[in-house]
This record gives sequence, structure tokens and C-alpha cells, in this order.
Amino acid sequence: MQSQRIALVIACLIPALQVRAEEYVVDQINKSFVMTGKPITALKLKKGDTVSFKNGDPFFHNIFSLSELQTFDLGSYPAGEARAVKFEAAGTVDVECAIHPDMHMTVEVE
Ligand SMILES: [Cu+2]
Repeated sequence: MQSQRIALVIACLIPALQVRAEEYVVDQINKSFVMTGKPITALKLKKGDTVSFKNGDPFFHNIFSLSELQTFDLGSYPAGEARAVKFEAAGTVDVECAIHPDMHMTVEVE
């Protein structure tokens, strides 16, 4: 009886202990990655978090990564659109734009 009660308490506590995955929004403005109004070159987040890459420019961007840790290609998308990537493994992911070779940032996944 006592052990059942303890098991029930533990089962109730587990969801509260789980950390919710965050969703970050990285804007693309004047061919730069921007967060909260400032250009950024790096972003730190946790495994399972998502980054939504929003296109705030009046032209297309195409965000991709050829990093060994996580390869992705969001394709070419227009002004106002956003496409998201979930980061699944710990390490560093290089993020680039296929249309603008000067655009570069890293995502450090903890
Ligand atoms: Cu671009």
C-alpha cells in the first residue's frame, strides 16, 4: 500500500520535472540573422528545442546546414514566411543561407 502510494506520487511528479522544449525565433533582416532587434552570429539552446527562421527581408532566403551533426535544407522561401528546424543532437551546427553566402551563424546545442 505504502509503496503504491509512493509510486503514484512519483508518477505525478515526472511531468512537472520535464523541461519543455523552447521555440526560438531568428529573423533574417538585411541579410543578417537577428534576434530581439540585434544581429547574432550564435545561439545556444537545448536538445529538442526548435528554431523558426523568419524571413524579414523583401527577398528570398534559403537556410540550410551541411553540419555532420545535423543536415537540413529549409528550401527557398519569400518575405514574411518562417520555417522551423528542431535540433535533436548536442553539439554545434553551422547555419547558412544558400542565396547569400555571407549569412552565417552557429547553433550550439547543449
Ligand atoms: Cu539569404
